[in-house]
Amino acid sequence: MGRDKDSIGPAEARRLLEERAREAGFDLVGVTRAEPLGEGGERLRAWQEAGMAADMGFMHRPVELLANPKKLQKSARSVVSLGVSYYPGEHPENLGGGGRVARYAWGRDYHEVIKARLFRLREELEEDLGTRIKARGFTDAVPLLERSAAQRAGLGFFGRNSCLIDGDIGSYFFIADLVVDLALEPDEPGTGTCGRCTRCMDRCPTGAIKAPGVVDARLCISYLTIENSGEIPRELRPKVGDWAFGCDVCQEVCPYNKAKATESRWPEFSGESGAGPYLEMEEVLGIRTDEEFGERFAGTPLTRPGRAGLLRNCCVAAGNLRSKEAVPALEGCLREDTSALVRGHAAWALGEIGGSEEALRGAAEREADGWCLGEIRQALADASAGAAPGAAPGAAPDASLG
Ligand code: B12
Ligand code: SF4
Ligand code: SF4
Repeated sequence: MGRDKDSIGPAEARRLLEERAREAGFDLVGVTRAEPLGEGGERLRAWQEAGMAADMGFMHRPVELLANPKKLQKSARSVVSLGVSYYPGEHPENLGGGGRVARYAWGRDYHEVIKARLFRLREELEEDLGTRIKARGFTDAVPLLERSAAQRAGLGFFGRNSCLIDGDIGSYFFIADLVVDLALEPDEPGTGTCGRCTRCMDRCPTGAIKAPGVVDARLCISYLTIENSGEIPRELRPKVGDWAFGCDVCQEVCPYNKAKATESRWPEFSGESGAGPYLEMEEVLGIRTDEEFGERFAGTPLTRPGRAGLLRNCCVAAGNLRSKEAVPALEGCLREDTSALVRGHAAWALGEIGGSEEALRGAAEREADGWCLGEIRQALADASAGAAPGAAPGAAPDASLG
């Protein structure tokens, strides 16, 4: 392990990296120098200044930090960008009235799964090259513009939906990074184009793609159902459709995915390994404690919004589906859930579905939380007006149901 790093040829090291990364199951491998991400940084600054980062504290960090790999590791010389397909297949039809889960979250928690392989990859490189490698390995976790670094490392091009697209496997892939103190021969930046296509912008249910490559998180269903810890704004709820965790619409409509999406070779990302494509509403809406929630979703990405956040999402999805089957569970939430966020969204859902006026009146008498009381009163007003706002009872929700 004592070999001098400067005696290792960047081309030789790059070749070994390719070999080992492919063996480890990564579909895409690229390298860029550990230098500031100029254009990415400028785009990030404009995005932050426009308020599009919403309340994601980690995205309000200084641009100089998020756009410079050397801030992660002073001695960094290269950024290794890796892509791994998580595509678990097509979404089955929602015949059971479930809460839809975005594909990247059907299986095990990708942070843990990928990190383990990244560290193994580093160890193998160390053995092959006979030197210790100082490295930071991560995916979707550390302050670095991963798409920008990956584009510079040749993994793909920026789609109008802002996702990184590879001409061969589409965009359903995670990006993982190894920032290393090793000189590796860099790749050419990724190229490609959307041509005249604007499908993702036209079909985004909430109009969140404000300009090519610019997503306003405040409107994005992925943000609203995962990172957002507060209410889902009333005017956006009907547009969330049956999504209970994340959203794939701007990728589903993309011709690159229609033609090229390649099923993941990692069994950990299959629906059988985790929560799968749909949540059973009655079950999730009946989870009353954090312990129970932790046990049910441990090791999957669905722990991210917390118990109240996930129940909030299921309330909205059930309301949009006009799910009569979910009414007892929603009334249970309204009656006994300790979170005002859950009670308030349950009231909204019951107002959308109709027929729960008695339960809503009872809840109005008991409710101490001001925001929640407002939701209950509004649901009662909507019920007595005979029609829910947004859509007539029984009508299909606004967002794509696949
Ligand atoms: C914050 C965040 C979100 C936010 C904001 C998303 C956004 N578009 O900004 C929310 C919660 C909404 C979100 C949603 C999703 N996310 Co997210 N998210 C991130 C995170 C942590 C930071 C992204 C960021 O910096 N946003 C700020 C903007 C300014 O940066 P950007 O999106 O990276 O855009 C850059 C490029 O697109 C480029 N660019 C865009 N257009 C153009 C055009 C040209 C000409 C050029 C030169 C450059 C360019 O400039 C931008 C700045 O570098 C990254 C992980 C990371 N650390 O990078 C994951 C990440 C971007 N997310 C990922 C995924 C999988 C998703 C979802 C698909 C999950 C889901 N199914 O619900 C959705 C996709 C929604 C979408 N259309 O973006 C993957 C994307 C992989 C890929 N192939 O692109 C990442 C990389 C995580 C990972 N390690 O795999 N996410
Ligand atoms: S993830 Fe959904 S809501 Fe967000 S930009 Fe894409 S289509 Fe729009
Ligand atoms: S749907 Fe069309 S515009 Fe959007 S990312 Fe795909 S190719 Fe580009």
